Amino acid sequence: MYLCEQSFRWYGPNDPVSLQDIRQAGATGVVTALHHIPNGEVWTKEEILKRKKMIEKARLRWVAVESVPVHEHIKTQTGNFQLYIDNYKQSIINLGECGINVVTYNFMPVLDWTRTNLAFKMPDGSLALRFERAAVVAFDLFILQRPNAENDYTPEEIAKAKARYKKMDEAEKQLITRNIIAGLPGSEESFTLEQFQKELNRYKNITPRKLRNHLIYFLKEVCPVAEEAGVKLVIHPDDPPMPILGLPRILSTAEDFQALVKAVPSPANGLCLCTGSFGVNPNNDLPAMMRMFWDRIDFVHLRSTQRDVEGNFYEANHLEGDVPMYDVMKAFLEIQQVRKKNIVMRPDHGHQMCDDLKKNTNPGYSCIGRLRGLAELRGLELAIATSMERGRI
Ligand code: CS2
Ligand code: MN
Repeated sequence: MYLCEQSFRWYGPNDPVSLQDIRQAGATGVVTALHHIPNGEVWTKEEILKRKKMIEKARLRWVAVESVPVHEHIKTQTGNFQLYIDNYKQSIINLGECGINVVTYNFMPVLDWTRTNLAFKMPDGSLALRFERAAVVAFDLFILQRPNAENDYTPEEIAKAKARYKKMDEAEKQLITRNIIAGLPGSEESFTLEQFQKELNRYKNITPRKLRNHLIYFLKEVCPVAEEAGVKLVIHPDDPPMPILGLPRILSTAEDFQALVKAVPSPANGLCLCTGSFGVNPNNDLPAMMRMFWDRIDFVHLRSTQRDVEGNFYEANHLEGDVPMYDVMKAFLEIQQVRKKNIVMRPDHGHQMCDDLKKNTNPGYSCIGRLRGLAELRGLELAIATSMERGRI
């Protein structure tokens, strides 16, 4: 029986979560990136091997890179973008030669994942990450004051945002601004308000169609090299899977990935199925997507979100919320039997809880919440796998 390769994300030597913690959580794999290398530069074999040795010394395996960031110039096709694509190719070749075969990336303009509240109190006292739509709209209209932003919202949304803004004191305004633009863990950029507006301006004439074409161009360039290097490129979906701050979005649904496969059929063109990101859109049928893209999924992020009718959501416990985790796990196990291969999975985010409440942690990436997530997911996997083996399901 093929079971998932259980992994944990690690931010490198400065992560307050150690490799030993990761082993104790029961993971066998580590997902990491060379965050100290500036975005756009080549990852040398020397640097890759240094990190690899560190991981192997702790008797773990480096099973996926998350992420080799895609430079903004590649997304906008401006400036030195061809050079950045060449550098990207070289990094992929180097990773392949060092035996690392799964590389995650995303094509979200300017911002990586976005939340408004990084300490949303759950009834049990643990802290979750939350996305509040009215707060984002209020930030856009009244704090950032993006030109013409009002055209992107309905009159009701604007009224709600106005009311929300009125309730904010100075400290909350600052906190929301910081949460949105200062970069969550994993994103390589962090801005001031002014710089941020400048970055947004670069996308003024970039429609979703244009951005998709830039992604296709990038993949057509990099996939042949990745194929040769034995590396699978897996794209992480937009988080949240909807346009924000007027920025184009191109990887929020099954159709979006389908379009990508159609344009670039290379086997190196893969998907990182992040159930928490896709799951925010109720039209995304996650188990169906798992089966639909069975031969392209080489990395799975498991987490759940709880949404409401207003477009807000918070990150729920891994087995609660809107994501049908039983069906997702069952589909995941099925595709692994068909592929005859263990596919890398990690618990994506967790609540800040227990002892971690007293610590300085990376939002979403504290140890104990993810350890709980992994433990629950592992139990679910064992139960389904055992039933499958005994022919009951
Ligand atoms: C986020 C991101 O949902 C997630 O996994 O924590 O850091 C995400 O991993 C990156 O955007 C992938 O490129
Ligand atoms: Mn994810």
